[in-house]
Order: sequence, then structure tokens, then C-alpha cells
Amino acid sequence: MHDPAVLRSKHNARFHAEPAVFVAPGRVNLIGEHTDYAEGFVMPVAIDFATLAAISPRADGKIVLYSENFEEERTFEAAALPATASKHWSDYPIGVAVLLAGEGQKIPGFSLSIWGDVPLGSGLSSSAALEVVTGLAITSLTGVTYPGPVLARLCQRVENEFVGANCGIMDQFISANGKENHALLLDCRDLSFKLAPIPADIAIVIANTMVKHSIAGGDYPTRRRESEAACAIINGHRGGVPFLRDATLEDLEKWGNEMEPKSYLRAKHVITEDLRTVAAEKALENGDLAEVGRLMAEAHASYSKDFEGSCPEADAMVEMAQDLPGLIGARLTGGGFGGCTVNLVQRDHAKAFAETLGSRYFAKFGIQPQIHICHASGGAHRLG
Ligand code: GAF
Repeated sequence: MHDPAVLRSKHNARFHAEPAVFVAPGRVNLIGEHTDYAEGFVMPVAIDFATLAAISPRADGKIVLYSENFEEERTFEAAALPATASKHWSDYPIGVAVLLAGEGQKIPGFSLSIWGDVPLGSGLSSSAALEVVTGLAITSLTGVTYPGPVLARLCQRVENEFVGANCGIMDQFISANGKENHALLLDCRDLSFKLAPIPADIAIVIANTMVKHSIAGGDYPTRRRESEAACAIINGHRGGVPFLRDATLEDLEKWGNEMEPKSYLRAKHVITEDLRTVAAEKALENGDLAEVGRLMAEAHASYSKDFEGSCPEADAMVEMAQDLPGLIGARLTGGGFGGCTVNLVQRDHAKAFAETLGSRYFAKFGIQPQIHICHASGGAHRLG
């Protein structure tokens, strides 16, 4: 649980004003990787790590952002918001103000203190949590609040249009709309979703390879382009396939020989991943955990081999989990090329699982991985 009292009193001491405090969680994705921007299916859960924001209005028309994590302050003019990003942590919160202003919201001066414990660069969506919590905080001052799905779309646009990261909607959506003890099967086409209960005796064990992950770097947009190139070829033949969500394995077999081999494989991952994700939700609903685990294993193999979105450390972390007591399923989670694996583990075994996995990983790579035993937490809300 995140206690707002500490951030509140720090904000008070710095800005001499009583703030409202908000929280937005990070996430892990149980299954459904690189399917969101193809208008497919994802199944993330919100996690116990989160970002908190304390906000109070100012009379001088300034926007003052303070990061407790970086111990750094940035000041902007509410009446002259920046047109471009500056490759700095402040891009995320100020980008939210910029996009809200673009929606016609009148942005007032305010002080915003930010603190978070979502590990940065670990593929657990620290930036989405920061955007969503800032969106809640600012709209509490403007009075024009948005439903969770609308706020999520606005925050995705912050990434796409201001920060310059070409991501999909998954991370912002789960941060804004997560539900305690549930995963969310999200249809990224129309943003409808179904809640999939996580049984109380199952722990979500997140194992950080400590290999840095970034979606701004070259690999994420390259994979996206490669998969979209395959989609364009199918669409050129039969139409009605604006996104890989609309393609089938038969399409791929029919026209795959016209594709670059890499594009074919990326598309194969995306098309099969959509099928696995929908099947995994059904399996969870039916309490068929063996099937959930099987689908997670298949998803990891597809992500690693066909999509080439993994790295040796993540492959090893998944491999090392396989014979540990209590494991239901393990795979690399998030945008790829590093970051964390997600492991569904019988809760009674979770502690021993984490310890053994950590020591096996250390023995192989000489790196101590951070391993967290989490549960599915709720989405963003006001704390007080
Ligand atoms: C990152 C992106 F931000 C998401 O939109 C999604 O594409 C994910 O990678 C891969 O599934 O987290």
C-alpha cells in the first residue's frame, strides 16, 4: 500500500500548500505482446508498484514539477507550454498538460510533486504510470475529468505525439483501469474489456533481468514496422486487413512468400499471440491453470524465436523457472529486449521460487536480479 502522507507533507514543506494526492500503478502483461498496436488483444494486470502525484494550484501561472526520485525541479509557464519534448523525465507530466490543452482544457498554474517505486527501464510501465497519475491530478484542477479509457488514450497520445515513442494503448489502459485481483482482457480495437479473476492462491512473481528496456530505442519500432509490412501485403491482396488483428494464419500461408522472411515471422507471432491471449482468458475463467501455463510457454517461444523480442538473459530466466515447484507459467513481459519475466506461481511456493530463481540467475550471469512477489492491484485513483 502506498501511504500518501509522506508525499503530502513533503509537498507541503516545499510549496506551502495542501495538495490532493493521486496514485497510478505500473503493470505486467500476462500474455499478448506487440498485439496492442495491431488492434489485437492483451491481458495485463496492474501491480503493487506505482507512481504518486501531489498537486496544488498556484496563483502565479507557473507549472512547477518536482521529482522526489530525481530530486529535481522544472518550471514552465502554463500560458506558454512547450511545443516539443526535451528528453527529460518532465516530458511525461508536461506532455500531459500539453495534450490536455490541445483538447481545449484551460491549464492553470500548479505545483506537482512526484514520487514512484516502479523500477525505471524495467518494462513495468513507469512512464505510463507517470502520465496517468499526472492526468488525474491536472484534471482534478481543471474540473474536466475523463473516464479511465479516455484518459488512457490521451496518455498514449502523450507518448506518440509528444515524447515520440510509438507505443500502443496497453500500458496506459491498465494503469488507468486495472482492477484488484483481476487481469484485464483488453480488445485494443474498441477498448472493451473483460475481467479475468486471478485466484487468491496465485502470486505474480516479477523477475527483473536487470537488462535495460526502452521502447524509444530502435528495436521496438523496427519490430512494429516489420509486422506492419506483412499486414500491408495481406491487405493488398484481399483488403479488409488494416491491422494484423484482421489477418489469419491462412492469409500468412497464402502470401507469406511475398514477405521479407523477418516480416513473415513477426506477423506469425502477432497473429498466433492474439489467439493465445483470448484462449488464456478462457482458461483463467475455467480455472484451467495448466492451460494458462502452456499458453504462456508457447507465447514466450513465439516472442523469442519468431518475433526475436527477447534476449539471452530473459530466455535463461524463463528456462530456469521451468522445474521450480509451484510454477504455472513464465514468460518475458512487456516491450522486450530486456526487462522482466512474469511468473505465475502457487502462492505457498512463491518465496522459495523467488529465492532459487534469484540464485540460479546470479550463478549464471553474476547479476543479482530483483525479484518481486506481487498481486494484481487496482487502477489509478485519488488517495486523499
Ligand atoms: C510496450 C508498449 F508501450 C506497449 O504499447 C506494448 O506494445 C508492449 O510494449 C508490447 O506488448 O510496453
